[in-house]
Amino acid sequence: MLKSLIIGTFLFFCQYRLVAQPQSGTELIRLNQIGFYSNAPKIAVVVGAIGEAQGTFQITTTDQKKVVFSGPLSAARTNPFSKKITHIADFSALVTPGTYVVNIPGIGHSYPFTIGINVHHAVATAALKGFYYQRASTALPAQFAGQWARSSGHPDTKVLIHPSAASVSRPAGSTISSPRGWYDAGDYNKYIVNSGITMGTLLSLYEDFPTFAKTLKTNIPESTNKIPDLLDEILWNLRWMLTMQDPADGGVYHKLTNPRFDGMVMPDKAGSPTRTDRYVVQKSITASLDFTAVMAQASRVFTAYNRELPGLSDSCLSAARNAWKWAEANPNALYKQTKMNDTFDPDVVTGSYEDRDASDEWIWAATELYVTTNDETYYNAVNLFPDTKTPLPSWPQVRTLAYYTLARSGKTLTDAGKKDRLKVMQHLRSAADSLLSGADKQAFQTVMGKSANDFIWGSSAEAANQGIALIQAYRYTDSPNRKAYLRYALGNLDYLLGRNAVGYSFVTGFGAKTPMHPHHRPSIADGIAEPIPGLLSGGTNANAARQDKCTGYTSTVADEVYLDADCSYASNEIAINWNAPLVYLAAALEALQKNLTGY
Ligand code: 9MR
Ligand code: 9MR
Repeated sequence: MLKSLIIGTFLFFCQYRLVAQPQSGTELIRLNQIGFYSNAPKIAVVVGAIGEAQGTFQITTTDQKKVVFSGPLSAARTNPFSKKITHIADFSALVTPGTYVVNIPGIGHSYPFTIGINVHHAVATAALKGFYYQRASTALPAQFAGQWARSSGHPDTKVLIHPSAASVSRPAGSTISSPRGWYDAGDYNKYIVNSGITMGTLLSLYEDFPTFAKTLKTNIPESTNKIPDLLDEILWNLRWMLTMQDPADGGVYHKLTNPRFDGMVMPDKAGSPTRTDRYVVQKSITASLDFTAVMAQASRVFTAYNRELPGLSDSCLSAARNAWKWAEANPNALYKQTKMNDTFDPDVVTGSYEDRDASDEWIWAATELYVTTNDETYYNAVNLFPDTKTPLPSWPQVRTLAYYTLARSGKTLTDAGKKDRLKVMQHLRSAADSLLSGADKQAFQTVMGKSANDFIWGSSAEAANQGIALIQAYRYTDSPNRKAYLRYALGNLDYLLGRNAVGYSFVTGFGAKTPMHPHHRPSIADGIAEPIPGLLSGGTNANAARQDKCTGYTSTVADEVYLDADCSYASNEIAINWNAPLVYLAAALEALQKNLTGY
């Protein structure tokens, strides 16, 4: 434990040194720029044709004086999107801890990386700390935020009821208090739908790896209390979410937002001086159901902390039940922003998180309520298996979060749940098998990027969520491919940290080549060269140029459309629903690192 903390701290400082003084290295060698577990697979990818004579690679000390390993490059592979040639350098057999580079005579050497234990602990911790930096309604003192200390913004203690949200007890123009929560992304608004999947992912990390979760120490104001930092961070947003429910009927407002996006300014400089331009808008079915699921899950998690947080678990459960009741009475209350703007003023143009289909939100809400209460009425209200698919979780598609919860809750389920759980296993297994299929032959040998459809807005979260899906199948199925699932989950973390077609580690502050200009208001406005660390860039997005119209994209190839510029909100924003699966993936692999042997 102490050893892991020391090593984690050491790596933390190494990485910050890397950011301050980027190390030279050839961009032609793509690899996880942070490190590799001694006992696990280790792969680098060379992009571009190599001469016959140079078909070998070496691993050397960073000064390149001592060769510690050498091996043959793989046969050429062709990237299906760009048609570029790649070769794989597999140095899995090198297990000796140290800091090295990949060296390919005639091509150059890579950025430095380490081999050892706990190599991703610092990434996992920083990604969780990223949520602290997203906190609304509070100052971030230097003691916790270092050079990114800032003043408080968006108090949200007098938030207007938008005419679309008016009710008898809360007429348009009256105010409610709705402080705290995390800013959604590069913008300063707070959206329940996106908070839903984010909270579900973080709460699941706690439920899946409770012992490991306690080792994530983020140095936040609550770090000295008896609650793990992960749960303290979750509480910041949970308390905000609770204020988004109308006590009169249980319905949940879709979002708390300005009518228009704030300028590129620090939180305390945003909005008018009187700060009376924040609204809650219409209650929606998707917000109410996502809220139900989160509160039901939170109720389970916080029962263990009844002494520290008296009444919280019970409050969460009654909030969940009331939101569910509202949903039953208002099944058609989809949020449609354009329609809302046709009817009400002021118009609201911020993130809409619109969804045409709430059937997956019903499944998730029903399952979490059922698992928390054992009450089959909730469970029987939905069809858990509308088809044979296991869709990858994303903000508009949360069905599979229900499957993860059933998988994890085996022993405590009633017979009906136990029976369905067997079906869930099949879903998890076939989803993992189809992710795995053909990955070993890919240009970057990753699950991520097998299909051009992976490269959507927020593709980094696709990679992270694929990794999580593989980890669930590793944990809960008895497939003969189990070990490969875990290995390829690690491969997707390697993707996020640099083994990809653009050669970036997409996590700010981590790696030699990492985003310096995310579309993130504090990082843009604070006058500090380094962006706020631990934030996951949305990453490569085939349609980004068309979506944000930023000039400077240099490629139209699906896996290459990425631009590290702050105008590029479609490829280089950060967002809480992307950071959460990064926290999960990095933390879960840290927790499971010993099991990566035997490939
Ligand atoms: O900053 C906004 C970002 O958070 C959103 O993801 C994005 C898409 O909704 O919009 C950004 O705001 C831009 C707006 O859409 C158009 N005018 C410029 C704004 C800032 O770049
Ligand atoms: O993540 C969202 C993505 O799926 C959508 O295509 C995109 C455009 O609607 O919006 C993304 O979410 C943004 C939200 O609307 C506003 N805050 C920033 C979010 C990340 O870019």
